[in-house]
Amino acid sequence: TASNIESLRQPLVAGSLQIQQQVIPQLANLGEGGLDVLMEFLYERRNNPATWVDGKVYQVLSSSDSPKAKEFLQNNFPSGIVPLKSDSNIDYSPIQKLLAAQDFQAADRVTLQKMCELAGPTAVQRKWLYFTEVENFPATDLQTLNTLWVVHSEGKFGFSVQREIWLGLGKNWDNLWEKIGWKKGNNWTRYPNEFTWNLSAPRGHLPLSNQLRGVRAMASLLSHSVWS
Ligand code: UYC
Repeated sequence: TASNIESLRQPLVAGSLQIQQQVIPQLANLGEGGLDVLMEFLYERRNNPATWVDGKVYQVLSSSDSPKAKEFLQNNFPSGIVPLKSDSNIDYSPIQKLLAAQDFQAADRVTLQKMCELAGPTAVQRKWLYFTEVENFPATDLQTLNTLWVVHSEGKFGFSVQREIWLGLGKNWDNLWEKIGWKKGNNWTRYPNEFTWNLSAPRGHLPLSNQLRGVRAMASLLSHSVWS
């Protein structure tokens, strides 16, 4: 086991994203020694912006039953690995916790709820967003929300991922719905049971934006100046 662990250290530190993705669960299955390597890795990278590789490591450490790993995260990353910055004093830690636990369905609901808070008390009551509210969202908060989603989804989910696909499709909405699994032929994907609440979903599948009131709010979100 000890030499097993050593042989995984190098690919973890220097491998391609794909190699890192494979090696992280392997190390997590090698007991305390493997978890030690993962903790060291996360610690060494603590002053760099978090990537989804860090997110994966954080997630396997937090879901391990090792008290040492739990204590390590508590001491070094008490609020996770993404800085929870907000210009409007909004607490994004509930989303951080849900995403780290890979509860994508609850995280999706709380994301909408926090965006309504960001828009103000009338949006909180209404429970959906006007496009004019979305246009005025502070870049800081959108950046925080998006980074949380990207980092904790192996780079699969988040507004920036949806935007990239949308631009790649020449901003064609119908093609976007197909591509991200929101529509199949003439049929809308039904909320909540027909959506895929895990990483087997298509890229860009989450977070959801209900299209019942049209595309304008989502268009504002994907066109926001923060992404350019
Ligand atoms: N729903 O179909 N959706 C709801 C989506 C549409 C509808 C919630 C997404 C099409 C109704 C979420 C898609 C449509 C309700 C989503 C989708 C439709 C509802 C819960 C693929 C009919 C009941 C939170 C684009 C043809 C609530 C919320 C209501 C709910 C998401 C119907 C997250 C991504 C056009 C009747 N749908 N939604 O936002 O408001 O309400 O009446 O998009």
